Amino acid sequence: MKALILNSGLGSRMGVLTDERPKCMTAITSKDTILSRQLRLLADGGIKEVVMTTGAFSGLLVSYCRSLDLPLNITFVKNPVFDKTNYIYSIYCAREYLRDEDIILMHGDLVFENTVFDDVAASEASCMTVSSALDLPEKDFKAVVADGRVQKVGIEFFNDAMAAQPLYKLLKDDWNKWLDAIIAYCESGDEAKKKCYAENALNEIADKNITVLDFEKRLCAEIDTPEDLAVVSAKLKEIGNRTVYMCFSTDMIHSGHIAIIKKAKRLGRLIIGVLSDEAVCSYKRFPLLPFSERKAIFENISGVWKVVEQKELSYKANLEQFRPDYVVHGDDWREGFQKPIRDEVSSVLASYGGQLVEFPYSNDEKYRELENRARSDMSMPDMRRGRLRKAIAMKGIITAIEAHSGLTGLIAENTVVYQDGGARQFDAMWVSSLCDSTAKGKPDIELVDMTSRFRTIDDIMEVTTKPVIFDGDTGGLTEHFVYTVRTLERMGVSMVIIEDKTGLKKNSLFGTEVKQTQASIPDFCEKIRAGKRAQKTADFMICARIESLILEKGMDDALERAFAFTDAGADAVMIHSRKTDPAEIFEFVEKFREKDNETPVVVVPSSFNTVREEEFKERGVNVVIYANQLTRTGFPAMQNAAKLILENHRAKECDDICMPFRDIIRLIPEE
Ligand code: SPV
Ligand code: MG
Repeated sequence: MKALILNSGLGSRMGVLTDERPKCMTAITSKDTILSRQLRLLADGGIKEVVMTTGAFSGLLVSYCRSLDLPLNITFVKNPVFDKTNYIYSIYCAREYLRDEDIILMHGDLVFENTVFDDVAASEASCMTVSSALDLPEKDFKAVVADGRVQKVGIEFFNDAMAAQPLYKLLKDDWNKWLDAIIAYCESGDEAKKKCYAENALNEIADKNITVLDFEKRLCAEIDTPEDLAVVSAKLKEIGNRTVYMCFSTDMIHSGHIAIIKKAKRLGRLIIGVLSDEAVCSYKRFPLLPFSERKAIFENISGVWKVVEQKELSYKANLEQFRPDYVVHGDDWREGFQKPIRDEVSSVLASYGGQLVEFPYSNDEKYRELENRARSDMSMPDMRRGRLRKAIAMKGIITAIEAHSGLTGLIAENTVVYQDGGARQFDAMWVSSLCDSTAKGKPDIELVDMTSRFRTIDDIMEVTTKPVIFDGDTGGLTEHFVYTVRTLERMGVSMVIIEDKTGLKKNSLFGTEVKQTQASIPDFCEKIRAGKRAQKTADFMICARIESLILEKGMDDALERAFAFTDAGADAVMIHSRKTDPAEIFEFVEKFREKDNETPVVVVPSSFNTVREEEFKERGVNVVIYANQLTRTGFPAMQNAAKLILENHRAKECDDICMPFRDIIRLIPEE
C-alpha cells in the first residue's frame, strides 16, 4: 500500500505563513509540522512507500522530508504548472507511480488523529472519511451518501450529504478507475479539467465502490487559514495530553504484548500498571520475575510514558488516581472470571467520561508455548525449591493442601475457584505423614520409612509444579536427619517440618490420650543446627514444630521453645493445637510476634477450622496447611461406594456418586 500526499498547492489563504515555505511545513505543535506529523503517522502505521506531489518550494520540501529521517521511501513528483492547475493535474503527473496499487490518498494540509488513520488503513473496502457528528461545512467537501456508499464528492452538495475530508483508502481496482478518469480529464484538451477537483473525475464513475468511514468527533481537518491552524493546534494539545492505561501481569513479553502496546500508545501517553506479585499469584501462577523486574522491563519499552504498580486485580484505585482517557484491554474479559473486574472498570470510566477500548484477544500460540515451558521449568528442583520462601515474602500468607499421591497432587495443583475477578488456588502442597501412612494402610508412627516417603514426593512432583512442604515427623536421629535434609533439598522440596518429639511418635491429634515424649530443647536445637549445616542451598527451609500445646505443657513452654528453635536456626515455627477454639493459637502468635516479626509462623487448622485465612494473616500467621481434608473426604466416599455395591449386588446404584467414564479417562492429560 502506498500513500499519496498532495502538496502542490499554494496555500495562499494562510497569508505570511506560506510566503517562504509550503503550507504543509507549517508548525502545528512544538515538535511537528503538518507534514512531519503525517509522515510520522504513516511510518508508525507501517506504510513504507510515499508518493508526494510538489509545486512551490519543491527543493525545500524535498530536503525537509529527508531531514526528518523517517523509514519511508518518498518519491517526489513536481507539478511543473502547479500555479495554473489543481491537484488533479499533480496526480496526473505522478500517474506512473500510482497505477495498480492500493492507495491512501490525503491532502497535504490535512491533520488527523492517528486512530482515524488506523481505521482508514485497516478498512477492508475503499473508503472516504466523513463525519456524522459535524455540521455540513459551507465551503468544504461534502459527500453525498446512499447505503453507506459515496455517490458524489464536492463542495456544492448539501442534500443527503455528510461533512467529508480528503483522506481516502482506495483499493487497487477502485483506484485504477479513478486514476483513469483523472487521466481522461487531463488529456481531454479542456484546460478547465486540469483546474477542477480530482473528485469531479471521481463523480463521473458510476460504480465507485467507496464506503464511508465515520470519524465522528475525532480530529480530521484541513488547515486552510490561520484560524483553522489555531483550532487544530488547540485540539492537538488536548490530544497530546490524553493518557491511556493498561495493566499487565505477564513476566514474559512477546510480540503479542508489543503489538497491543503499540496500538494503545497511539491513543495517548501510555501508563502501564504492573500487577503486584501478590495480585499475580492470585490471578494465575507464581510470577517468574518479581515485581521490580517486571516493572523495569515495561519501563524500557519504547513509548511507555509511565509505569506504576497496580496493587490489586481491581483497577479502581489506579483509575481514580490517574483518570486515564482510555483503558485498553483484550476483549477476552467480557466473559469469564475477569468480567467483574471489567464491569468495575467500565463503571469507574463512566464516572468521569473515560473510554474502554478493547482489541480482539489473540490467544497467541507463542505465548502458550512460553507458558508451557515456564510451567515445566517450574517443576524442576532448583526452580521449585525457592518458590515457597519467595511466595511467603510476596503474599504474606500462603496456603498448602495435603497431597499423598500423583492424583491428590494434581488436585492441589489444578483446583481453581474464581471469585471477585480473581482466581483462588493453593500455593503449595503438604506431604502429610498421617495421610501418606493412611494411604498405605499404616499407622502414623514413622513406620512408613523415608525411602517410601521420598517415593510419594517423587510421584507428586512428577505431575505438579507447586512447592512441597514435607512432614518430616520427628526428623529421626540427628545423624539420619542430615541425610534426609540433603535428599529433600536435592529433590526440590522447599521446607521440612520436624516436630519436637522423641521416641515412638504418635499423631498429634491423639494429644495426651497416648504416651508421647517431647524432645529436650537442647537436643532439638542440635537437630535443627545439624540440619541447617547439612543443607546446600539458601532456599531450603527447616521448620520447627512445637508440640507443647498438644501435650499440655503450657504457653510459656511453647514460646520458650519457639525462641530457642529460631535461635538455633529454624527458618519457621509451626504451632499446633487440637482444640477447636483458636484462642491458644492466637495467644501464641501474638506473644511470638511481640519479639519476632520475621520468622514465618505455620498453622495446621484441622481442629480450629473456623478461622479464615484473612484473620490468620492479620494475626501474623504466614502458612496455613490444610493437612488431611483430601484423605478424609476421599475415604468415606470410597467406603460408601464399596457398601453400595455390596448392598445392591451390582454397581448401578453407585453410579450417581461416581465420576463419569468420560471424565476419568481424561483426568490425566497426555503430554
Ligand atoms: C500430618 O498431617 O501428618 C500432621 C498434622 O502431622 S497432624 O495430623 O495434625 O498432626
Ligand atoms: Mg504428621
